[in-house]
Amino acid sequence: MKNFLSIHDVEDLNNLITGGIIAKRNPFADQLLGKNKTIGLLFFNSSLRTRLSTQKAAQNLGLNVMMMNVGQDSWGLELEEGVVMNGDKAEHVKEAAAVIGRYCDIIAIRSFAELKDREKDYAEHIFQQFKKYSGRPVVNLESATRHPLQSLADCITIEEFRTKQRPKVVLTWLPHFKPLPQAVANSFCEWMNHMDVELVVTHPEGYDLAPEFVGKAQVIYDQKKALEGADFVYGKNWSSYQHYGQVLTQDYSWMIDEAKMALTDNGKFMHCLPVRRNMKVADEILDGHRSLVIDQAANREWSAQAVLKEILVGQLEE
Ligand code: SN0
Repeated sequence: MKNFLSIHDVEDLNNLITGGIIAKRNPFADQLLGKNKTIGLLFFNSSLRTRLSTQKAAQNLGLNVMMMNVGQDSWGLELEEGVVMNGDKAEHVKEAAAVIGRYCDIIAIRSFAELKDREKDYAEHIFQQFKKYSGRPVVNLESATRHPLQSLADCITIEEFRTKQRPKVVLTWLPHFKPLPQAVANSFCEWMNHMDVELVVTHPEGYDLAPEFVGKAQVIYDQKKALEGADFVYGKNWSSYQHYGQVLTQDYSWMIDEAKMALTDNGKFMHCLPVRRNMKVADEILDGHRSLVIDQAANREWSAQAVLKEILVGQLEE
């Protein structure tokens, strides 16, 4: 594997899932693979799980880790080409990426959607710039459109907890007062389309995700109908894609509680976290036997380790 920006960089999904499960059983088997190499983790946005699990995974592989909150610790980065840099951004991504590429063997980046200009967000400009100007493999720690390390951890979790050959997986929109990116939902759909599951997506009208991510999933606007017989219920809020970045409704009747989960087939509840209790999901779910949210978060370490291992092995073969 060269870069890890989306599922399109994955050669064999089953192998990658197995790689995560093997890393979980024996975390230090490859501790010499990253020896004397360095990964740089660049955060343009907040993080808890991504930051800690990626650092831990890198250390399990023997990598040195450097971390930076871009714009807070460093200079503000200018991303536009050919502009007069007389504003508040002191450094251009061309120099910054090239310099970081000299220090690091792998560069991992988190940069959320700004939710103002859809075309700009969906072009994933910053990831392309870092690829081009750093000359190093780039790993996506959540971009404007995707969160692939989360999706891989979700695949590992479903693999671990499924009781049927082909489980029913329902992605449900949850209410929120803030506009959030579509990245986690997009990515989850994109990866589930490659898994042997029955995928259903449910959300209020106006919240349809981009068709290239929905793929062959069935879209049902009636949440209760969608939840019937589900084995896994994956909750997430996202802002509108059509009316880009807008909160069209905060309908709290979309919250997941035990009455909703009672419609499922003994279903498990999943969420990438952070989650706002009793607005998106009731305490009784997060504190009860149905919740897989901590297992999912724990699997972030193994999804990152499986990906970083494939990139390091790829570098050995160059
Ligand atoms: C981010 C998102 O993409 O939805 C990160 C998820 C891993 N989530 C948030 O920004 C939640 C913020 C909030 O205020 O609830």
